[in-house]
Amino acid sequence: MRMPAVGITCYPTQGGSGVVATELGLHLARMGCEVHFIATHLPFRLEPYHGNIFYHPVEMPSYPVFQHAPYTLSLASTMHDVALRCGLDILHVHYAVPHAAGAYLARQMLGADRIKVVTTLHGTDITLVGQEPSYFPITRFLIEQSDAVTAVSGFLRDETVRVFGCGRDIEVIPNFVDARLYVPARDAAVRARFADAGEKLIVHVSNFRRVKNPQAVVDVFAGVAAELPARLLLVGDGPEMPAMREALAAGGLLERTTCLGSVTGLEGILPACDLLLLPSLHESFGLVALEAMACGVVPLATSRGGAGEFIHDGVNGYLRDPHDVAGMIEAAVAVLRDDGLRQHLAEEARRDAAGDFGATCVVRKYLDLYDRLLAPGALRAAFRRGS
Ligand code: GMT
Repeated sequence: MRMPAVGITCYPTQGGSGVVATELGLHLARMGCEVHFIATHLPFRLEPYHGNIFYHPVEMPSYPVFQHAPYTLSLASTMHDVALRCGLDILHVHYAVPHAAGAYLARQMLGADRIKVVTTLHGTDITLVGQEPSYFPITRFLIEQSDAVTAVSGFLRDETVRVFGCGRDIEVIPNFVDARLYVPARDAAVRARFADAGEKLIVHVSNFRRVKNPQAVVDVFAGVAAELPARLLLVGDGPEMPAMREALAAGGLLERTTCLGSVTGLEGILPACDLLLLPSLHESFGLVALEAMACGVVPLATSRGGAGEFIHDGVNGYLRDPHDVAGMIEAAVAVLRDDGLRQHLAEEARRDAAGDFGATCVVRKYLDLYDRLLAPGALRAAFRRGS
């Protein structure tokens, strides 16, 4: 199979969709694809250098007439330019709004059949943002116009069909984890930074928006800490962080909490933890729960959304309704009190994450999709003739 040249666009800041896009690009590059990231900034998990990876910044010149610089137009122009200069076969955009619009415009500018557009739906592009009245019709139009659409869970695919009434094929390609990087290698020194011997360590990783249900994180931690010695580790940052710190302080829990902020190297932190708490109001997938599982950390996650497609309640983790604080406390205390149980669930979690959700298995699905879309060799030849 000829390896395609792929342009990848994502939000480059911390967040699951950017992580998936970046990891996908890295794996494709290692497999021999030329990967061109087209984004406003260098995606945060991108290695400094890899022979097959290129980065093209989307410049957004400001002008006094503009109240807001038109990102979508700059993106489309950059995509068009990179596609012509670098002979891209595929524009693969992550998070539909507005990236699918940029790719649609670039494809129109390039001319029919010169490039294929793949849109990967991640979550709130469908469940929240795409449903805003001002984005709804265009989101539906772009889903229909993409050459291929993927969703990161069956839940998200079904939501897309239900909400937008799309009749087109949407392939479920789940999120994945690099199971060689995310391993259950507990480093005693790292753990000692966050918890004393005899204390259990609960971790929450997110971008601290309301959808992450931060109050439930506080309430569950309060309930657990009342039952056994425990510490809370918060990784990431976002708009709800100040309110969360206030709530922790009000409950006298701030001194039992470490706020790490937005850091890279999650694979070095997660294995030190005992339980990952992700009580989101909904989660189309919940990538960090999968990353935790690969590190042998038991996930306690929301039952609303797609996390149930890889977390099996009582088998490799726990699923609870995001409003069932008592149920979450009960599950957390049970597993944290019983080291044998925790160890058993952790082993199941690691095995399941590294199997069907391991990078090698899932990245192959994207490559197969590209291959089905491309007439091998023809597009590259067309670019050579035309540009
Ligand atoms: O959709 C979002 O809110 C942002 C996005 C992100 O960039 O973090 O999160 C979504 O995509 C992730 C990667 O596919 C999923 O793991 C998250 O579950 C999903 N977030 C939500 O559904 C709230």
